This record gives sequence, structure tokens and C-alpha cells, in this order.
Amino acid sequence: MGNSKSGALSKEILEDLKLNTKYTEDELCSWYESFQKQCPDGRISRSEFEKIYANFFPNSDPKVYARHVFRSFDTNDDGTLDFREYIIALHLTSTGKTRLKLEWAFSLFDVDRNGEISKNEVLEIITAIFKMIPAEEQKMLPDDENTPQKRADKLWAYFNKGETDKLAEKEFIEGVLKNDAIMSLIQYDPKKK
Ligand SMILES: [Ca+2]
Ligand SMILES: [Ca+2]
Repeated sequence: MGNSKSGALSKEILEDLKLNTKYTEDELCSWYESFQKQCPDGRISRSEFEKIYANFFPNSDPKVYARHVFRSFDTNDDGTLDFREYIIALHLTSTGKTRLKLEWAFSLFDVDRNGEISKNEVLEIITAIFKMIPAEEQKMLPDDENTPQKRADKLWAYFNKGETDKLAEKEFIEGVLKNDAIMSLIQYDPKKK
């Protein structure tokens, strides 16, 4: 009590988030309030982040995927997400197919952060995505997309790559932007009930 100042959202972060997301000042301030309530120390740990994902995917196992998403948003690599990193995460994962979202998707697939994607990295992330798809939905997937390996093969064939070739960021973004079917290979949108 009487300490509201240190708990307020700094003007700098607010301006930065208004500029870099579609959210309004009101939205950001009210999210900040609830963020502070849930995370009094102002940070989300990896296990807390995994719990948030678990709530969204009660019928499947989003844990590995959540871990990769966490890595991609922990831009300063300190093992926690602060409010800014968290809001950027929300913004990017909830927007449609934009260049910005695909820049993020690239960083998600670039597991070792060396600036290019290998087929093994693709397989690793697609395997994590697959674990989020409930079993009954997996049964309904097209025959050439119903295992992580088939999906990785399909993606690699689309980009005309050999097994040991690498995919650069620009190539990835431009390729996916051009093709909705490829976009659906690299993400999972739960069906609205
Ligand atoms: Ca961080
Ligand atoms: Ca890489």
C-alpha cells in the first residue's frame, strides 16, 4: 500500500508496446494490473508459462511446445518472461499470417539460434506441435500430414531442400507467406468449439 508507483507500468515500456502491438493503452494497463496480481515479482517462469499452455490445451500435451515458445520469447535469455516479453508473445501468437509473426515462427524453429533452420529442427518443433493435437483430431489429418515426419518431409519438399540443406529466414518467411497450406503445417490452431 502506498507503493503504487513502483508497481506501475513504466512510460517507456507502455510506449514501446503501443508502438509494437495492436493493443491500446487501456488494454495494456489492465493486463498489467492482472499480470502484477498473478506474478507479484513481475516475471513468469518457464513452469508457470507451461501451466498457462496446459490450461489452453486440456486434451493434449503442450509442454514441449510451450518450452520452445518460452525460449523464443525470452529474448534476453534470463529464464523468465517480463511483462514486455509476455505481451509481445501474446501479440505475435494471436495475430494472423504476417511477416512479423513469421519472423517469430522462424525464431521458434531455429532451436540453436544460429540463424538458419535444419530439417532436424523442423522435425523437433513439428513433433512438439503434434503433441498439442488431440488424438481424435490427429485421426482426421490428411494422409501426407498425419505424422511429424511426413509434415517435415512435406515442408522440406516444398522448399526444395535436401536432407542436410538449411533454410534461411528470408526464404522461410517468403515461402510461407505465399502458401496457406504450408502455414497450417507449422502451427496448430485448436478448433473453436
Ligand atoms: Ca526474459
Ligand atoms: Ca538453427
